[in-house]
Amino acid sequence: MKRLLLTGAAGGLGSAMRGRLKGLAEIVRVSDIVDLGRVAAHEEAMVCDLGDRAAVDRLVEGCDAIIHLGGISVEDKFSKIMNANLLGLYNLYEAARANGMPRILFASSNHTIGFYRQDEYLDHEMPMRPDGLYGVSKCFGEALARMYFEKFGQETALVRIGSCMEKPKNHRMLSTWMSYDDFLSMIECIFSVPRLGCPVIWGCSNNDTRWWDNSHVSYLGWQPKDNAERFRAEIDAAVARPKPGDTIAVYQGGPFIDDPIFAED
Ligand code: NAI
Ligand code: 15L
Repeated sequence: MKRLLLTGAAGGLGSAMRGRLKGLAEIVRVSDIVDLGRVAAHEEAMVCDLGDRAAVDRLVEGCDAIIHLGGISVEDKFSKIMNANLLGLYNLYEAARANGMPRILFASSNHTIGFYRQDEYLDHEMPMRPDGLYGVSKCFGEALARMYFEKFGQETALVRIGSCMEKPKNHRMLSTWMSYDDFLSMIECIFSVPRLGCPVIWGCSNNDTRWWDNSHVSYLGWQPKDNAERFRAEIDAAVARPKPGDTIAVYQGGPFIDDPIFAED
């Protein structure tokens, strides 16, 4: 492909994936609301607030595919979530509609279903149970993407990412972790499969204690290779094991369950 857009490229996950995307496209257009640092030879940088419709139109123009990581990534004030995750997503989909409907990977989250208990095994058809306003914004994103698919045929992968970081940080993440390598192989499948549709994809590695069933997307050919279990001894040694009744040990959304509704200034 000629040009791949990566939003949220200055964030934790964007920074980790950025270099790994070389080879997927001739040009990777990296974007964020903050400075993007050093720009590699295969990259072009565009600073852009997702809440700015005209800027998002310019951002999407000429792109053949979009990995949308940009936005508020934890619980926050509604006004901040509203600009980046609600208005920002609407802006992105309208820009995509005006620019040939490039395939989109939407970074949704396990916080769309955070109120399920950890002893429940979920499939993609189970009702959403968001654990905060951030989770609600990801439910909105999934619904918006679905509407653009039904109405216009816009394809999107709704990736409900668990915990995508270098390695799991606590006992809960032994279930939710997705390695960068597995995310990259998922990205490759999403952008190469002949027909994507608009599926929910659970974003976790092949963890022994995973909670989510991806059998409905076997047509993607995605086979995660990593397994958080290899970090168990390290986590046992470094992190106190939560008590059986602790939120982090009961709910899939872990600590997000206890977040308040943050007051506006
Ligand atoms: P992050 O917070 O490190 O990165 C998000 C980026 O979006 C930041 O660089 C921020 O500057 C940018 N951003 C915020 N508001 C913006 C706006 N109005 N306009 C343009 N850019 C804006 O988050 P992280 O961990 O890198 O996650 C990336 C995406 O993946 C997020 O959408 C997050 O919700 C989702 N996700 C990540 C998970 C993880 O384990 N890292 C788990 C589940 C979902
Ligand atoms: C998310 O949605 C967050 O963006 C990320 O920071 C992690 O906390 C992750 O979920 C998680 O649940 O571990």
